[in-house]
Amino acid sequence: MSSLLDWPAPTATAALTLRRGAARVLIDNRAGISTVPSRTLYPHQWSWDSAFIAIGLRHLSVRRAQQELESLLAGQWADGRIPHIVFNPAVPHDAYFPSPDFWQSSRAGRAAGAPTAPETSGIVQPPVHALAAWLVHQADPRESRRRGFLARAYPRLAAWHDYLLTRRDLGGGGLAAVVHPWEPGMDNSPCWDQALQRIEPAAPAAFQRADLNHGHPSDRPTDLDYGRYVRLATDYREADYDDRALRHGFAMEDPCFNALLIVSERALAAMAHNLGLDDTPHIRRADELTQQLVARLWDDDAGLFRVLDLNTHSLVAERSVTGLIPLVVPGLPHGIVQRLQESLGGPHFKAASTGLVPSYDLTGHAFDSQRYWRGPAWFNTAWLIYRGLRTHRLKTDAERLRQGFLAEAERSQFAEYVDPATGAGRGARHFSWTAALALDLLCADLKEPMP
Ligand code: 9WN
Repeated sequence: MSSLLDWPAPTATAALTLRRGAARVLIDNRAGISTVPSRTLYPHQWSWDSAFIAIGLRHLSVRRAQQELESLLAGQWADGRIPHIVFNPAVPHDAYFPSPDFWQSSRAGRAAGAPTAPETSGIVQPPVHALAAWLVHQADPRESRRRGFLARAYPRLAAWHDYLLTRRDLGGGGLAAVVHPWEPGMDNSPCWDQALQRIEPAAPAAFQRADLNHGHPSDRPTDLDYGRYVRLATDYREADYDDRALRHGFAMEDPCFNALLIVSERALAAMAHNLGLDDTPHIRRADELTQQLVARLWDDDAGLFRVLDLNTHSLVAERSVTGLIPLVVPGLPHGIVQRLQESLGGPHFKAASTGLVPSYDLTGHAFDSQRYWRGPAWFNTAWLIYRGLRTHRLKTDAERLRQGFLAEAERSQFAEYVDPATGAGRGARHFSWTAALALDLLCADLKEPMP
């Protein structure tokens, strides 16, 4: 297939089958009141996964969607951070590495305000939660009001953003920094390679990976990558997860992370307004963040946003899907929107075999069509770009991407990601956010205005 337009729109019967399949994945992956990303590879609750899952669940059960977010918020720390994993105590420690006994949140995180239970990790993931909470509220405002959902979620989500905008403004320019490659959610992206070279890996004997019990080594990060991930997380833990005490060896400003912060800040504004509170601080913050995103990370020559390495004060010379996701930000200058649209359709991201968007430059030196975030196309990033295209009224491109997403989700049995060269599904199957976001796109109404 050469054009996204070649993807056929699902018929009503096909859409119903896909909807049922997606619902089945979310039912099967349920664990108590939350949902695991994958029964095999990821048996706990993950932060940005749960936000995407809630966005899909709102089409099946608004109550369950609310609980998904509330369960995650039960792991929030008093300093405002929402941890990237909330551990299920019923799951054996050897089912996933790093497990609770590695992070030791209730002990090492005590000064930063980690809860005594549940156990959590100490790092974060992209802040898509306020957007999710607002979309869940909108799915059934009466039920939301009856349960006091927004009134309970809003202060917690505002504290989460405060944490990011204060403790994590490591560059002093207003944007939030990530301090571990797991934080931007695109763990193994070539964008981190150079910065990771400076990190002394932990000795292989110091840890035991669990991911290779389920994932294929050609899909997953290498042992050397893992050694560095472990070193960074150990250093953070030994500094009691205190961002003021540690000079982070890895500190990056990531376009996707900050774009989601902006969109979520706008969602906080909508929530504040709905609750009769002052929304202007959120609107002001979102506007300022948008200016800083453009001033600090936009690369006009490349036609996309770049990652900024705060330890070298330089933009990382890699083209990654993270640099396209700021399309989701309303109010971007028109010229930037046009350049992003061109980049999406240009040689670096337009794969012939899939209707999705590759995670990394198809012509890049580090491109690998199978390995985790180094080329494969992911469904959550496609969903974000779809929303971005809608936000900027690029409806034809948005609809093409929607059709590509739905076709790939079905063909790959809701895979974690697909090989952009062959379209083959890779990673876990029956992956929760793929199913959840497929449900959302099946329900998407092109006439509905974007918030
Ligand atoms: C580490 C759960 C998570 C996603 C991330 C994805 C992957 C974990 C891992 O799985 O990361 O957090 O073990 O590789 O990269 O985006 O949230 O689905």
